[in-house]
Amino acid sequence: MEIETLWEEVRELSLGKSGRVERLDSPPTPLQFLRDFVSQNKPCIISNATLHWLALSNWSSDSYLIEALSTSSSSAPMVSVHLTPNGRADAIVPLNDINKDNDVSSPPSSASLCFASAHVQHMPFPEALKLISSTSNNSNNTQPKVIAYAQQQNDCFRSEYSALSDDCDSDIPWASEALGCHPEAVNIWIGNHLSETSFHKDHYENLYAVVTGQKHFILLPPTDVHRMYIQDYPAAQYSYFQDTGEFTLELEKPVRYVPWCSVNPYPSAAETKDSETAKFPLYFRGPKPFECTVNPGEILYLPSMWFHHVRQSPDDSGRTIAFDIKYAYFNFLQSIHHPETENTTLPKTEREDIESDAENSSRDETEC
Ligand SMILES: O=C(O)CCC(=O)C(=O)O
Repeated sequence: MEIETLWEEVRELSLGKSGRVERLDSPPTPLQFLRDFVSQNKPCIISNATLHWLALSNWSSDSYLIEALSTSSSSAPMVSVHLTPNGRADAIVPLNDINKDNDVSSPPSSASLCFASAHVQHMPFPEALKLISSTSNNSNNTQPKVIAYAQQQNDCFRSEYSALSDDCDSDIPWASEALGCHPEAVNIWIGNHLSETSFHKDHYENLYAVVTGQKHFILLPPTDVHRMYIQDYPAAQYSYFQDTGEFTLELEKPVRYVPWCSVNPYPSAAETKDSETAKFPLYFRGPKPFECTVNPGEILYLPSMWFHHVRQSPDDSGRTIAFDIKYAYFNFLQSIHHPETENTTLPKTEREDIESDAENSSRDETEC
């Protein structure tokens, strides 16, 4: 079939015959980055990219982070933390999922699935750090009742965490020069081995910079869209009750539908590999997705519209800290003046798309 030939051809074009994401030993020049990766819509990992950041040597220490963040305010700094019972926020889960992770007797029917958003709690930074690390350091190997992922996709590093800004560069200079703009958002993600981000795509050029721990990515090019089985799911919201330690998961009212990728590449015990393969054969039987691990000091460049699924391994302190630096290259190109289009007005739908992109640029995205 033609589309399947396209999958193979794009693979070879994107990653050559090795099937591996290319790793550069040092940062590219802006020209090399633009020519060899951005314009070819091709991911790469850049090693030795941020070794000069103080964050790399200091952020494994709780006391350093707590002290640095506390200097900006008299009380403990507050940060946004996403709480779920299973580490899967903005993911497709059964509506009756609560605390039933180990129930293998009744696999969920697709009718009962929903797009679940985390309970977002603003809590003092030291408390957030303790909650995240204690999950990793849980020695009796039982699944904790609450899994915390400190993150907020609203440029949070430059707001909630601004007291740490001297520990990192404010942008990635070779990327800013190549893309002609500064990052639209710099988000920090602090999680543990249970924090997971489901398959989705972004219309940004993303640079993921790992500070401590490791990030594990599964990547699929935009041409593999059919393999993601994108469907509309009703939006639902977790609520966490601190006094009982329990969650509820309720559908939003009025009902709102979110188009999202259906495939979970790591099926749970209730969703066996065989049953998932039967539901999503194009994913499980198609060409092997690209997998890569990003280490401290490295940056993954992920071109816009590539599907990605993210997991992590914590450092010795029990956490992974990474940045997601988002560049809106398209907005920059759009803003360049071209004399021949001076009097051309864009069709209404295109104009609305661009305006809504600009509005949403630093907000959560709830579209796969
Ligand atoms: O680090 C993560 O868990 C997910 C980051 C991500 O996928 C994104 O920002 O688009």
